Amino acid sequence: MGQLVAKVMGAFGSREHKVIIVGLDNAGKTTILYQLVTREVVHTCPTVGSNVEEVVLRGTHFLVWDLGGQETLRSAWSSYYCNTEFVILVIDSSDRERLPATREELHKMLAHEDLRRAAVLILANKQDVKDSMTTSEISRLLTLGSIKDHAWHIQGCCALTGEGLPAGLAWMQSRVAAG
Ligand code: G3D
Repeated sequence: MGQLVAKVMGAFGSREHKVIIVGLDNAGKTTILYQLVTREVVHTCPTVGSNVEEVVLRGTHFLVWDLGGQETLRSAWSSYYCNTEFVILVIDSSDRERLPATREELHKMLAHEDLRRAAVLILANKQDVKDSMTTSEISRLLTLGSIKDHAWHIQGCCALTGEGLPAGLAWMQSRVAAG
């Protein structure tokens, strides 16, 4: 019994797992971060900085950095990559026009040495918007199938209601638990 408890404690230890939230401006990054820290399933500690929050899900601590998505800020993303375990890429599923720009940013990011061990959660946000792209359409347009050297998962969500976010977090937590 004691061994089992130790094993569980080890899997869900208090070590923080660094997460960065990226995506184009207006995708819904800030709304998602706000949802993650205010939902009942998670617990938040005081903000460390203006765009950093600690999200704790069933004992797993994630330190989540929300990076600005405007074109001028994207070049600074790489300065946050070091020690990142998870990248959350937020997509505005109603914005077909800018999906190629997101695809370019995603593949550029994944080629970066500092992210070689990071797993990627793609949040197909704004699923509530009429005629928004489905997760399978987004998978195809982002050529997710070509990603062989990173674990990835795509999850539809609506940041306004929070729908889909617990499932996305649960995927991250399961990867931490799997070690
Ligand atoms: P960003 O941080 O990626 O730039 P924001 O994006 O979180 O600021 O969101 C940009 C706008 O999209 C906001 O609207 C926000 O309310 C809206 N939004 C975010 N998520 C969703 C969603 O799931 N569905 C819908 N319909 N809208 C969403 P405003 O009007 O405040 O600019």
